[in-house]
Formats: sequence, structure tokens, C-alpha cells
Amino acid sequence: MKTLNLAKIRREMEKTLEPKRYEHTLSVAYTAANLAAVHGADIEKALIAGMLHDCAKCLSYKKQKNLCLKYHFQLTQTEKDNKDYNPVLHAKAGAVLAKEKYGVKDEDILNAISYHTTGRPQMSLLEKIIYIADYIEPGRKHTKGTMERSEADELTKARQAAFRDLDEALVFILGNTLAYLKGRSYQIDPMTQVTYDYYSSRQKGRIE
Ligand code: DGI
Ligand code: FE
Ligand code: FE
Repeated sequence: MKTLNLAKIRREMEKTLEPKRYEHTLSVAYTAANLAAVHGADIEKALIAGMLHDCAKCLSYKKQKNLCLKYHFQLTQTEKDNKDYNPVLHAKAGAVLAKEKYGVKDEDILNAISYHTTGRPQMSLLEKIIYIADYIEPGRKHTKGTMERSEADELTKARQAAFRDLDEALVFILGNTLAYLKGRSYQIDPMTQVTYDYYSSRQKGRIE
């Protein structure tokens, strides 16, 4: 199938996502484009990946799961659990939709969508940009899912780091996300922890 152009993808997102999710999507796309400009990545790919990163977010758990199974993706334990609200499955399901419904063929864009929630070790430039843009986009008034004091400061720090050093921003965001999940005793996807361990040990190696 033909890859849809950015304007068509945007219209599809406007039609299929809830209004708040659509606003977030636009913000992620434009934040990703700015990060791409600063860090020398492909701006067009950043826009497309940002525009599609949450394309499966408004589907039911069952639909997300079926999309993955239909295209032979194995589900991890965290993706099988939490059927009422599964925070991680929409990423993989989104990559399937991006390919099958919106005709995206570029593997880097598909991986950026797949790993936008947990990250993974050895992320490409585009993968890092989408992961970070999702967290720092201007509409986020607080870190994911919570609204506590001091978190505004954390978000400011993440935004500043993102335009200076992507790996520094990654470690900062992953650390905050893990602290948030642990503080609420949420189930942690092993990939989130593995990604944090990978980038924080690299960061230490660079500093020492
Ligand atoms: O889809 P968004 O809300 O824009 O953001 P997202 O896809 O990055 O994350 C969705 C949620 O997933 C967010 O509240 C943080 C959470 N999350 C990230 N890693 C993990 C996680 N939740 C759990 N339970 N376990 C994880 O490892
Ligand atoms: Fe998401
Ligand atoms: Fe998002």
C-alpha cells in the first residue's frame, strides 16, 4: 500500500483519536521535528513517527492485542497483563497499524513507534527523539500520569536536557518514569528497566 503523506496522516489522526490525544499527537510531532533539526535527524520522518506514535492508543485492549497477534508479534508478559488499562501494548499495536493501515514502510519509523513507551537499548536517533518528544511536548504539564509538585521542575530539566544531549535526557526521563512507577507499585515492563540500566551505565562510563 502507498504511504500516506503527512497531511493525510494528520487528518486520519484527527478523525480517529480523542481530541486530547490528537492535541498531544500534534505536539509530539512538532517537538520531534525540532529535536530532529537540532540533533541532525530526518525532520520528515520525525513528523511522521510523531504523528503516528499513539495511533493505536484509543483502541480497546482486545483490538490492540488482535492487531499484534494477527501480524505475528509475540506479546510480552506486561502486554498480556493489565487488560483493563494496558499502558505499553499500544506502542507495538501502533507500529502494526502504521504499517498495515497507513502504509509506512520505513523500519526506523516503525521501531520509533514500537519503542516509544519503554525505549530499548541501542535506540536509533529517531527512536530517541520520539521517546523524548512524547515526554517533553509542551502540552505535558506534568510527568506521565501524575500531577505532583516539583514535577514541573523535573519537566523543565528534561526539556533543557533534550535539546542539549539526547542520552542525558533519556537517562533523566527513564529514571523519573521508573521512580513514578515504583512509587505507585505499578508493574514495570522489563524493557523499561533494561533501557534505563543500559543508558545510565553508558552515561556513567562517559563521565568517569
Ligand atoms: O501514550 P502516552 O500517554 O503519550 O505515553 P507513553 O506511551 O510513553 O506511556 C504511557 C504510560 O506508560 C505512561 O503513563 C508511562 C507508562 N509506562 C512506561 N513504562 C512503563 C509504563 N507503565 C508500566 N506499567 N510499566 C512500564 O514499564
Ligand atoms: Fe504512547
Ligand atoms: Fe504519546
